[in-house]
Amino acid sequence: MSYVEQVLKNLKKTNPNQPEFHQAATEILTTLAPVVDAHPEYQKAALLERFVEPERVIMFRVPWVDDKGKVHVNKGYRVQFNSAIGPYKGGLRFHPSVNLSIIKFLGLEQILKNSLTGLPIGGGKGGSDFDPKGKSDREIMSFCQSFMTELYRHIGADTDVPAGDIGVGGREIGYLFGQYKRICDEHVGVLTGRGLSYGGSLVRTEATGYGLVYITEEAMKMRGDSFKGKTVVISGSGNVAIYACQKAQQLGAKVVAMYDSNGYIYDKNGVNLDVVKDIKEVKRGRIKEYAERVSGAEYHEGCSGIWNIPCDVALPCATQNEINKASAEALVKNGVKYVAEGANMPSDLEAIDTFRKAGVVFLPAKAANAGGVATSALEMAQSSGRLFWSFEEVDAKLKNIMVNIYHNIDNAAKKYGYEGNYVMGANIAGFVKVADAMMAHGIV
Ligand code: NDP
Ligand code: 2IT
Repeated sequence: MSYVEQVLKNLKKTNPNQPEFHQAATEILTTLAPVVDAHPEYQKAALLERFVEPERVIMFRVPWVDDKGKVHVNKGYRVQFNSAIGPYKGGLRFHPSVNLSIIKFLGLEQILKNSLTGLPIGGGKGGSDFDPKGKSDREIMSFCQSFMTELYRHIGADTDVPAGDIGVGGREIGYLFGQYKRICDEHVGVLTGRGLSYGGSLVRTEATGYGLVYITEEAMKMRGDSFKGKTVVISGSGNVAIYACQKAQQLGAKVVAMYDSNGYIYDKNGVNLDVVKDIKEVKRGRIKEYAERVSGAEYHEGCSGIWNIPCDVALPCATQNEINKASAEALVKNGVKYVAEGANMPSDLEAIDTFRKAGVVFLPAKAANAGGVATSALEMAQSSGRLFWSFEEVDAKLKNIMVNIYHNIDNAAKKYGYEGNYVMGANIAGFVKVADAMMAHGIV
C-alpha cells in the first residue's frame, strides 16, 4: 500500500462517520502522490498524517433565547486546522446541516485554498447548526452574541480570523464583531467581511463571485475565448452567486438560471439581477418570487433540474455535492465547456471524473473561489496598516491574484504531466507551500 493510501485508510478508520471529510481528503490526497513520491522525507516526518489532523478542534454550546422567551441550544465549532503559513483563516457557516464532518472538510480545503492565494494565511473553519432562516434580527443578534461569548477566547488578529460563509453575511459579522469588541475591548481585524464603517474592505462583498469570474475569464482567454455571448447557469442566489452573476453579465454573458434551496428560476431573457438582489439581499425572501415579478420567467420546485438547462458555463455557487454524476452528465450532454466552482466541493467525485473525461475545463473550488479569502487577507493588511484602499485598487489586486492562481495551477499540472487537470494542479500547487513551511518548523 502506498503512503497516500495508508494515510487515507487510517483517516477513515480514526474519523468514522465523517463522509464529507473523507471525500475532501480522498480528492486531495490521491492527487498528491507525484509530489509525495518525489519527497521521501515527507513520509519520514509523517507530514501527511499531520496535514490531515487539525491542530485544534473546538466544540462548544451556544444557548440563546428566541422572541417568545424559549431557550434554544445549538452546537458551535471552530476547527483550527493548519497555521503553518499564517494565522488560521476561514469562514463561519450557520446552517442546520453543519456538523464536524462538514467543518473539517471545509477546513482542509481552506488550507490549500489559502496557500494558493499567495498570501500569509493558514486554514480554519467554523460554524453552527443554527438555522438563521425566519429568525428576527434580535434572535440573530442574540445567537451571534452567545456564539462569540465562547469563540472570542480562541481567536485574534494574529491567531485566527473568521469571516462569513453560508448564513453568515454582513449582518452577522457586525453582531459578532460588536460582541468581540465589547468583551476584549479591542478594535482589531479579528474578523473579515466587516462593514465599511468599522474596518471592512471595499470589494470583500463582491470578491468571491468576481474572483470566480476572473479566473474563468483567464481560462477562456488562454483558449482564445471569452464570456461574451455565453449562456451561464449559476446555482444559489446568495453572496457568491449574486456577484458571480453581476461580473459575468458585465463581461457580456447571459445568466439564465439561479436557485435557492427550494427551487430554481429559468429566465431565457437573462436574469434581472436587481430583482434577485431585492428579493435576497433586501427582503431575505425566496427566489420563487422572481417568477412572480418578472414576466417570461419560470419557477421550478427542486434544485437538481437546473443542471438540465443547456449552457456554455456552469457556476455552482450554493453548497457541497450539488452536482452528482447524473447532473454532470446532463451538463456534458448539453455541451457545457467550462465548470468553475464558486461553492466549496459542489461537484462530487464522480461528477469531477465525468467532467474530466469529457474534456470540460474544470476549475475546482479551492482555486476558483479563493477570491473571497484573498480579499479577506487584503482586509487584514488594511487593518494592520490602518489603511483604506479604493475599490479600483482592491479589485485590481483581486484580479491579479486570480490570474496568478490560474497560471500557478496550470503550470503545476503541466510540471507533473497532467496538463489541463486543474484538480491536480490546485492541490499540488497549494500543498507544496504548506509542506515546505511544515518541514521548516520541525515536528510540531
Ligand atoms: P449564502 O448564505 O449567501 O448563500 C447560499 C446560497 O446557497 C443560498 O441561495 C442558499 O439557499 C443556497 N443553499 C445553501 N444550502 C443549500 C442546500 N443544501 N441546497 C440548495 N441550496 C442551498 O452563502 P454564500 O454565497 O456565502 O456561500 C455559497 C457557497 O460558496 C458555499 O459553499 C460557501 O462555502 C462558498 N464560499 C463562500 C465564500 C464567501 O466569501 N462567502 C468564499 C468561498 C466559498 P437558501 O437561501 O434557500 O438556503
Ligand atoms: O470558503 C471560503 O473561502 C470562505 N467562506 C471565505 C473565508 C474568509 O476567511 O474570507
